[in-house]
Amino acid sequence: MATADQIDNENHYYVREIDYSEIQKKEVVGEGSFGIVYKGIWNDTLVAVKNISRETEKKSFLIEVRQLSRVNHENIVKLYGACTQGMLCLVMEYAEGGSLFNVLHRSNLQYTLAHAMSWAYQCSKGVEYLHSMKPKPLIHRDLKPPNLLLINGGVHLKICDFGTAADKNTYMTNNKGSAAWMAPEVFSSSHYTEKCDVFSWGIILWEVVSRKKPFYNKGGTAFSIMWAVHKGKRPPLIRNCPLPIENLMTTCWDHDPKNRLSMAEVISFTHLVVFSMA
Ligand code: ACK
Repeated sequence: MATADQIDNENHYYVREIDYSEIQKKEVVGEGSFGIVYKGIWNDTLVAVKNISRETEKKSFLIEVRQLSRVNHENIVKLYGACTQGMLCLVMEYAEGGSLFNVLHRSNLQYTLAHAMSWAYQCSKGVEYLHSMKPKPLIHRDLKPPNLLLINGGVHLKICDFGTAADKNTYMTNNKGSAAWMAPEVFSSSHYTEKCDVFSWGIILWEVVSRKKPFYNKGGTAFSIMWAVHKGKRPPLIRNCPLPIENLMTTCWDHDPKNRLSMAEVISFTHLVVFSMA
């Protein structure tokens, strides 16, 4: 395999090859759709190091290196480089606030509706950037709070985990924990577009506003959730939820992708809601 330190002229991406011996690995901070994530130091900088633990994860690793090195946006985690010789790992910016999932469901942090809308808004901006990439839109396909990281005291949100962006087989086999955010067309057919990210975003909006886990009462199995979603089941409407926010989530999780908003429309609507609350 060629080293990472190269420019791919056809796809216009550059990846810096990092020497594994230059990374000081510390404690485990989490687990992504593939690989284990460690806190570490590289180049005198606090970093997150994602190591693949099985040979079968190599494909997802290469997809993530390739996709992350093509993107540059304030709401997407920054890749510093990768080790592609011997030990395979990604080195990226460290998000000290951990995942949004941990903040929502494993912490006592008090937050307001304005905070919730700001997280949803930042997520929509990162996703819209992916969808407007040329020559082809990049579909994330695994948007969910465990893949949304927080920095700057929980104020700034960044999307991570690109191991399933673009590879259909990896998505269905490795992401059993993602069923609650998955659009019905993703598990029922092989024809889907960037509107599957819009569906996931609608579920995330419900989750940040309600502070509940979607489909938590569905027996917990991926299959039972997929079956319920396929049959039209959605999270329950939230008591006292402002109507514009309720309309936003229900339009985004419409069964028919054509009826869902585009991510650019999501941004416009969310922007209006966020600023009307300021
Ligand atoms: O809060 P967590 O346990 O920590 O949930 C996610 C998990 O891995 C899956 O993505 C952790 N994680 C991933 N990337 C980073 C990063 N760049 N900085 C800090 N933690 C990360 C995160």
